[in-house]
Amino acid sequence: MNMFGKITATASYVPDKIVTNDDLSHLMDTSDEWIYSRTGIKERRISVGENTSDLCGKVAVKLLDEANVKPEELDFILVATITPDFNTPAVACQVQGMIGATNAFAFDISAACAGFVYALSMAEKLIRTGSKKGLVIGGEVLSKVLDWEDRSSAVLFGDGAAGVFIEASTKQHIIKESLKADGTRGMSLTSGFRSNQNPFSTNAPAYHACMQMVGREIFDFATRDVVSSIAEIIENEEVDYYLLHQANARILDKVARKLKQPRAQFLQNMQHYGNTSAASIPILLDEEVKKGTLTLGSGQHVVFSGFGGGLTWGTMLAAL
Ligand code: B82
Repeated sequence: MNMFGKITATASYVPDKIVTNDDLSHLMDTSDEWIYSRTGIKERRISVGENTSDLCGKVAVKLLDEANVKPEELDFILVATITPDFNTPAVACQVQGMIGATNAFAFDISAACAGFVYALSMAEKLIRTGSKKGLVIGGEVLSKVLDWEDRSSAVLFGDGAAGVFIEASTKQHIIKESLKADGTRGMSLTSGFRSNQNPFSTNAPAYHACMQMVGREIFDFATRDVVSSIAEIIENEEVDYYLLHQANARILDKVARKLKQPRAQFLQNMQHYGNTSAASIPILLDEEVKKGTLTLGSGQHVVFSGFGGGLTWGTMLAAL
């Protein structure tokens, strides 16, 4: 029988430390009014001593608990992140070791703010080809890749992690999807550059290692390419809620306007967490499930759309 992926539990974990816009105004020349009016962000969580694997490990433990599943039952663990503790081991392997998921394979997916949607799509394919149970987690400690002297970027991001437990079901829940990439525009959003330096090569670093973005270029990307991707997915479909990457409230305003969809259907929580890249959609999903706006198993139609560095973007219509 054909099997499909179904999300049956959600969980999130964010660091305790809340850093408000006012707190940042004591560190750099900025203000709550400046940040809030341009971004919709009021505060973010900043990790004090916890790395990405710590955040994702806590999400994994919560997911197993919520789903009432033993770690040995998992077939796979996927972690979407651009801020892994190490290049190797992958965060997904660290999580696999932490929880004792002895039968799971594990790897990270690097697709920036589209990472969670990319990972969920891969999980669906794994289940269609025989896997039965897995975790899909998005987690970031972006505070470690920020230029804390740059007031234009440091105020935008935060740390956090969240994810879903996905298992085989006879009913199709992921109804439609579109995943895309355009590497020719990759330089408009970069982080973590390392140059070719070794005893035989002394190339000077050409790019900044910290997170850098060309705001206008990626804003235009979000409000053109991402709008087209969502428009393609929602054609002839009923949608209850939109869960988009939480980069900036102005993006949500413009995307809703261009799609002629009610702004209230675009769920938003960046006021509390800032931009958490791959973690932003699953943190929002878990929060809305816990609030009762969304109910797993209800059949509500939701659109997930992630977009970011790469450039990468992905949109999915799912029945919860
Ligand atoms: S901005 O260009 O400076 N701007 C919008 C016109 C401020 C009023 C800006 C700011 Br501030 C913050 C984020 C963005 C933005 O467009 N972000 C993204 C767009 C596409 C994909 C990812 C992101 C992201 O920030 O993660 C623009």
